[in-house]
Formats: sequence, C-alpha cells, structure tokens
Amino acid sequence: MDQTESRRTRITTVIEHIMEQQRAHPTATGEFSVLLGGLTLATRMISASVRRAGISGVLGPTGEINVQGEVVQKLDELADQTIQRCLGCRGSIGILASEEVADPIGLKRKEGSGKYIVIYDPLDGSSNIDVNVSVGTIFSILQRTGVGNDPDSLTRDVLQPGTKQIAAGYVIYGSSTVLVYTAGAGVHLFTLDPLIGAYILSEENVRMPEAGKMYSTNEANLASYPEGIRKYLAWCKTPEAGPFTSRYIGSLVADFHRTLLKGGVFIYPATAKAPQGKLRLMYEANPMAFIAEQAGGMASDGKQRILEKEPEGLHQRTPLIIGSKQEVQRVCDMCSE
Ligand code: FDP
Repeated sequence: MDQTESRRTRITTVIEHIMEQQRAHPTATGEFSVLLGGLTLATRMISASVRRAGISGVLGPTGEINVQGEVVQKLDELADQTIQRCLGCRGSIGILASEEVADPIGLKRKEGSGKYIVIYDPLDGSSNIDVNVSVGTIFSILQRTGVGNDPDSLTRDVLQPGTKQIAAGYVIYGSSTVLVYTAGAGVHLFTLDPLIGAYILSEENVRMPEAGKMYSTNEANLASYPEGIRKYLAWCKTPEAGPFTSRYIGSLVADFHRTLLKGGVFIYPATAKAPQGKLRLMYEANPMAFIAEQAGGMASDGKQRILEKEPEGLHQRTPLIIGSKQEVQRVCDMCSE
C-alpha cells in the first residue's frame, strides 16, 4: 500500500489525532489530550442520553429557571452533570465554567497542576429537544493566568478575550453525532461510530466556503434589527444579489454547522427583546468564532471582531454575525454605512 492510499484508508480516532497534533509541539505534556479525552467521553454519554431521551423520561423541563432566566430542560441538567463528572477529576483542569452555573467552579489541585479552564454550554439549543431537532455541546479552552481559588481570582482568570483560546469545539447531536474541533491548526471533523463508541476522523482541515448564498436569521425579529442588518437582508432578496436562500433552525450548533460546511451567513443581532444580542460571548460566540476563523471564515458583532472583545462577565451576551468571509464583510460594511 503506498502512502497516499494508506492515508485514505487509515482510520484515525480523535484522541490519536489530538496526540499527533501535540507531538508537533515540543513542550506538550500530554495533559491536553487527557482533557480532551474527558470531553469526548462526556459528549459520547450525552449523545447516548439524547438518542434515548423519549424512552428514558428525560424530555421536558425540570421546573427550574437558570442563571440566564431560561427554563432548564432535564437534558440540560443531565448534560451539565455529565461534563462535571467527566472533567472534574482531570488534574489538568483548574476551572470549569458552565452556562448552567452562575459562577466559575474552582477545582482544588496540587500546586503546578490545573492549568486549563473549560468554559462550556452543555446543551445548546435545548428549547428544540422536545421536537427532535439537533442540539449540541459547545466548549472553549483557555489557560489559567493566576492560581487563586477565591471567586474574584476565578472570574478574573475566566474573563479572557477569545484570541486567548487554545482550543474550541462543538458536538452536534444530529442525524449522526459529529465532533468539530480546532486547537489553532485547522478545523477537524469526526463522526461518532455508535457501535464502537469512538469518534473517527471524517474530514481534516475543513474550509468554510469564501462566499455562500444562504442567510440564517430569526426574521420574526426583523422590525427591531439594526438598520445595516435590515439593509443587508433586503439586498439578499434583490435580483442583483442573485438567488439567496434562507435557513434557520434556531439551534446555534446546527445553524453554525451548516454554515461551516455550505457557506453563507448566520446573523443574531441586537433586538428589542435582547438589546445586547441573545448569544453568549464566552461559550457560544467565542468558540464558534475561533472555528470559523480557523476554517477561513469570519465572525463579528457588526463593529468588532468577536475574538477581540474584552469580556466583562461569564454570561455576557453579544450580537453575532458569522460565516463566509465575503458575506460577513458585506454585512459589516452595511452596518458601518
Ligand atoms: P435555545 O434558546 O434553544 O437554547 O442561545 C440559545 C439558542 O437556543 C441558540 O442555540 C439559538 O441559535 C438561539 O438561542 C435561538 O434564539 P431564537 O429562538 O430567539 O431565534
């Protein structure tokens, strides 16, 4: 078998892939692959729960309202606990911060360990669970800059701009379970083989199309969109723009995944209901922006590159315009006219 053929037919698991990438870094200790191993275990468990939700009694709300003021679904809670159980015992992680928990959780570690921070949304798009629409887990990984375990030190460590992320990714529980991650050297896509319980490499170095005639936004909010966004959406419908099509699932992971593979633009701007935007900077916009840029795309809030926004709070919201470079740039240009 020649080299090209062996590459084509070779089966690579996500852990092998991460370890290969790590080998390229002479200072790598292997701690990072152990951390990602925890995440892949958690998402395999969540995938199993999502697949069996209708028969294991975990559909529907818990009756609680979370820190965002949103209804907590039973699967949100289950996914959050699963991630805490799978990551809480990994010595390399010093802080966990979840969409479902008000403040960052400091994990007691031996001196010199616990250098990573994992910020995550355990089950994004959870209002779609009951109607069997794709949902996902999103994660962003940073490095600790301090050592203190008091609430102020933990918050200070977590509030770093997206440019400081050392890895980010998501898992989409769709018609198949797919993991997409970047550690700053391209974007890689893996499919979970449910029979053997392993994520297998499906596509290395995924590229987002430079342009794409698809827009994705909740147009019911159009009347309160900023003028530039309204102008762009009106332009999309003109003969000059060419035939655009519209797709909106209302589940960020699913809308982003389609945009990554097919191109186009996803827009969730400030609205009357959500004057700062609806999506969360630290565990929705930042990880997706890191992936988009690594795949050749772009992400902005209309004024500024998402990854350069200085965060002020763990649950801070932001407008998000993300997707193919040409379309995101066009939206931003119209916003600044
Ligand atoms: P959900 O409320 O179902 O959890 O930020 C959460 C999110 O979903 C995103 O996944 C999705 O893109 C967005 O909200 C949908 O918001 P709208 O219902 O306002 O369109």
